[in-house]
Amino acid sequence: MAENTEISVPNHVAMIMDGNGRWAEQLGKPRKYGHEEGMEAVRRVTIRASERGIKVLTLYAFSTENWKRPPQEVHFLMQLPIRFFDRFVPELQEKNVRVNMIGFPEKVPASTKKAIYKAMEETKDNTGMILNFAFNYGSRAEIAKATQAICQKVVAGEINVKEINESLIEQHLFTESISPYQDVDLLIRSSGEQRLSNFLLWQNAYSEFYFSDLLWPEFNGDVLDEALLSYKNRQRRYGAV
Ligand code: V0D
Repeated sequence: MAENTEISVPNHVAMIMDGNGRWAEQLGKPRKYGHEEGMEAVRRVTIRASERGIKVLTLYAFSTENWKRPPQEVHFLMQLPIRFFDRFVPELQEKNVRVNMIGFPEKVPASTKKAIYKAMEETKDNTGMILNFAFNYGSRAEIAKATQAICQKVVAGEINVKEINESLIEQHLFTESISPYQDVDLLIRSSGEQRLSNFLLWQNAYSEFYFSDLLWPEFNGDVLDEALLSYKNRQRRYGAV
């Protein structure tokens, strides 16, 4: 088992998996094919990340904005978690990986929710890397939800306004479920886009960013290693000052 004893291995790596549709279109294939191959890239990167001793790998799978896509694409995407776990749960078990989800489960179809909760339940005793899916996730909505919950506690007299601090806010974000690794150390985005797109705004406050021009289905363990090397070199520079 890989152990994260080296200071320069990031605890929490977050990824925006961009470029699946574009990859398929470049090959003259339907967008679905890109999503399908994107899932294989998830598998490759998950395995390498767990071997490198990363504690949490968060994947931005579906944003609250993605509902604006054509209904049949949304429908197809919603089936992917089911297919993903049908195929990969045995391998996740073997690698001691625990599944977690952050996001708003409300609008997600019942069958998809069921598959996700089942995978979380089946892997809950695994002590290795947490594979954390940001699913129907939006960071501003997450912060608004946390604010509502905190205000409700104030109104109920459970907490005083003066007790609202960064730590209390953190406790009300979805990422409480990956404590103590809420803060992202390394953010990776594929496909040449260099934006945060409402992904973990609070949690990315101090993260390093790594952008790759490769499209997500082209991602693999070696690309992850390149990003980890880049991260390590940056840490080293700071250490030297
Ligand atoms: C398509 C690249 C795994 C991104 C990867 C519905 C585009 C493949 C999941 C997944 C998607 C999500 C939640 C979960 C387990 C697996 C996934 C979506 C898209 C959006 F609990 N791959 N994947 N979800 N693609």
